[in-house]
Amino acid sequence: MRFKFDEKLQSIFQEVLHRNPGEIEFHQAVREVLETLGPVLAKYPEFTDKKIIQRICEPERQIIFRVPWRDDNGEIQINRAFRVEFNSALGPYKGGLRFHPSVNLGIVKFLGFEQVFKNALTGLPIGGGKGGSDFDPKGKTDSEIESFCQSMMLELYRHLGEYTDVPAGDIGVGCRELGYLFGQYKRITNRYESGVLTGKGLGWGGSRARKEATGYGVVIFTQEMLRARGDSLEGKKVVVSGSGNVAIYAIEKAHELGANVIACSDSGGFIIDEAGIELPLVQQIKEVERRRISAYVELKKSSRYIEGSSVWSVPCDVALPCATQNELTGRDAKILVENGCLAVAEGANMPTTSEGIQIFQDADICFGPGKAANAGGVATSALEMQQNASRDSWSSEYTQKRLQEIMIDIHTSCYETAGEFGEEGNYVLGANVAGFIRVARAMTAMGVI
Ligand code: NDP
Ligand code: 2IT
Repeated sequence: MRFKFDEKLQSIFQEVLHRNPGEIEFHQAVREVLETLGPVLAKYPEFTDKKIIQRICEPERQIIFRVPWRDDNGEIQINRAFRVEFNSALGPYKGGLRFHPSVNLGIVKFLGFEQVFKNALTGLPIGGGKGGSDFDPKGKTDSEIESFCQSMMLELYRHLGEYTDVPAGDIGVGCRELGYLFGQYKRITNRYESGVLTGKGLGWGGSRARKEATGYGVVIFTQEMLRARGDSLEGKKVVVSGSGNVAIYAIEKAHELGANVIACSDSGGFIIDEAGIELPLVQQIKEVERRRISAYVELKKSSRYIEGSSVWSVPCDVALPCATQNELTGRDAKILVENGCLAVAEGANMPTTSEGIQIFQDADICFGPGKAANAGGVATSALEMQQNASRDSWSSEYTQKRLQEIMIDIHTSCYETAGEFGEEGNYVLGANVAGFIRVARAMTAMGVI
């Protein structure tokens, strides 16, 4: 069940549509939050007086710039890059960089907007931002990736700093890209400022468990949602979309907790392995060779590859969308519900369409929105910043213990907040409201900024 979309909030939403024409993903993300905030404004009228909603929907700063670089043939290429510094009420802007041909301002703004609430939910001192470029890393050589990253940093560096804005990875940006970016930042500024980027390599200031953190966190959150209903992941059949950083470590953690992951995908299609996805094969194909997931069936003859169609047609108990926005539609949601799915947790940002969310909520299945379920990645980035600030390096066990505690706390605060507003089990409302209140209180305390 959802609250009626409050009239005052509807008119603010109309203003957002008007001021940001054509940015459909941004509209979707804003609408999803505003729809749940009616009861908060009723309880805290000061947030209306201080125009917190209008301010929170407007990024503090938006940077758009040209990135020229030379490919291996010496030809000049031109890309466009973005950094949207959305909100710094709780700490320096924090959020990943995405390299994908689909990247545009509306997508970076939706990601930055979501990041504000997600980061607030972690309880750690980080504001929200996001960036990226329409650069397509697929099929590029290492030296082309390096040229692009160096050129991008030549502009980006002036906006960054460990107390100002701290990027990390996202789609198409992992340890390799962060290495080139960090090296260039160090060269330009003549400062070994470890805390300016997170997701770094373990030998040069990175945190143990950061690479695994988002995927592990999604599964810990799923386990908590099931636990709240007296159930667990043990023996559950799981389907994961994507086969990148988030997907791989979600598969690893799900197996560790006794579930069986039987399918995963990439943008070309999906594989089914009823015996359980063999993670070392996926890692070899994706992390080492950077090939398509279809290569899995060459290595494991009893598995199947299905081109094109949706991975959500595979019957499962638990679905973990870990690829990209709007990859799980209303149609997919219906199929999952009909197949008896019990829980969905979003490893990706906004992977479920609004229609899909409504279908899951109407069917009363556990639905963990990305802002809560995938917050383990950015939370561990904040732990990386802590280690960098104290020039320390924690053990994997300790870092994972912190991650586990943070994910359980996020679950508790979403669950309790939903209950407090009479919507028990509504994690969408719980996450939006709990995150919003933390940011709104800080903004209120700081005056008209
Ligand atoms: P990766 O680049 O490592 O992997 C992305 C995966 O998603 C690939 O399998 C890719 O397939 C697939 N994918 C990407 N775009 C599309 C598309 N348009 N259609 C279908 N499949 C697609 O990225 P991550 O694993 O880091 O990120 C995955 C999601 O998780 C994103 O939504 C990201 O914002 C979110 N996220 C990431 C965090 C992190 O720490 N990395 C933290 C929190 C959220 P292909 O290779 O064929 O393109
Ligand atoms: O969407 C996300 O939370 C990320 N891509 C990770 C951000 C971060 O700063 O670690």
